[in-house]
Amino acid sequence: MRILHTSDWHLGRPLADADRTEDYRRFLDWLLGLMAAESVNVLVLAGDVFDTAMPPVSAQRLYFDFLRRASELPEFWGTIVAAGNHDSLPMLQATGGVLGFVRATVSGATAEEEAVLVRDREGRVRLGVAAVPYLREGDVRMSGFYDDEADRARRWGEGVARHYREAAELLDARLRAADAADAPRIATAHLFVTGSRTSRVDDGRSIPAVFAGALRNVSAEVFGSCWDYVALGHIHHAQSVSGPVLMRYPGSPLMLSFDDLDRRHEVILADFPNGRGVPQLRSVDVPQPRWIGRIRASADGLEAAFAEARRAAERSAERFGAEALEPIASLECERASEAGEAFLIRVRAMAARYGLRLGPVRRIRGQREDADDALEDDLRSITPEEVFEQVLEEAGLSSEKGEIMRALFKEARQEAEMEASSGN
Ligand SMILES: [Mn+2]
Repeated sequence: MRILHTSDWHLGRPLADADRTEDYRRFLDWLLGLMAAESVNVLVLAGDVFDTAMPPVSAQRLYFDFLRRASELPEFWGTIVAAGNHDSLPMLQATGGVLGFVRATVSGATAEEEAVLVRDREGRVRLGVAAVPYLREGDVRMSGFYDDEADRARRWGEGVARHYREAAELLDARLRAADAADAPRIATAHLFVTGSRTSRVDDGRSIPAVFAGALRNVSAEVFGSCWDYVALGHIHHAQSVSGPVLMRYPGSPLMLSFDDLDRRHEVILADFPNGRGVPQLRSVDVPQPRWIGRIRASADGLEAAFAEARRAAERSAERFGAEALEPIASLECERASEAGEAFLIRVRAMAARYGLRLGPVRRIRGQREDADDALEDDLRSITPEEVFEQVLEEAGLSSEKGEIMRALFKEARQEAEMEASSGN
């Protein structure tokens, strides 16, 4: 039995105001090709199918067409969809009954709605999935009183652990009732998991997974050890998390921001032996349908750099056998002497001549950058992270303290984004 695990599609999300419908169309065509070539039986979508609660019609159309085409693959048994924090669970569930006709199941947030049995084409139960969506505090039973935020975080972890324990028990009961106690059991989770270390990120370098102690993070232990695999979602960069069971983040299949450059974007193939057991995992890099990059050039070198970006975009489109999509770049320009607004107008016009779309633009003036120059820069071209970095530098903190502040800032941003429903 072969499962394909993916997450964080964020269908409908633009980048630098560019519509990405065609990017997603190319990705989904590629994914269907992979599923056919690899004889995938089950697709697990671990949250954030859509970028917004009420996605554009073009995004919904991609999703429904994809589910139908997947269901037509001869060896395909079904799609399991768990909602992420960007998805509206009621919106996904509104079509839930109809989706049965294309072998797709949308789970809910109670154990009854999470425990899904997957049947093969002969109707035999072959897999049990606890398809747990993104959990909010209201979805998890927690005792009401907290001493402080650390206590609240601890109780959150306990509540999540209880949630997974209950889902596991019900799934076990259903599998036994279906005479399929030996079927593999997997769970989905759309959240930040604090592992000890990520084991394979960015060409073997090992970096801490997520800052420990953040409010909404849970330890890898919360899932318990009763799963054969935990399919994670929420983090957009592919990475493993070590814990009592095998678990992995595939990351978003497409680059969704300029932070994603140099990161891995994968889908995961999990091969299960007959019956229960640890699956064999294979990560497949997702070919990016659009060139997205970072350009750093001097004012004199802009033309050459834009021309090179254009050529890179043409080359990367070749594997799709289709026209190149408008490349998008962030720009850091050194030694630009003219005033901010004039510079931005000139540089964007120049980029447009090369069919290149510019995201954030920053001017760097080497050592002579001073406060007045910084103020000249167009505010639209400055990210909150850059402002925070500047504040950190001025505060003159030790690098250790700086790291802690960065983590706290990141956490605060994540919390804010969760509230605004526009983060991971
Ligand atoms: Mn998410």
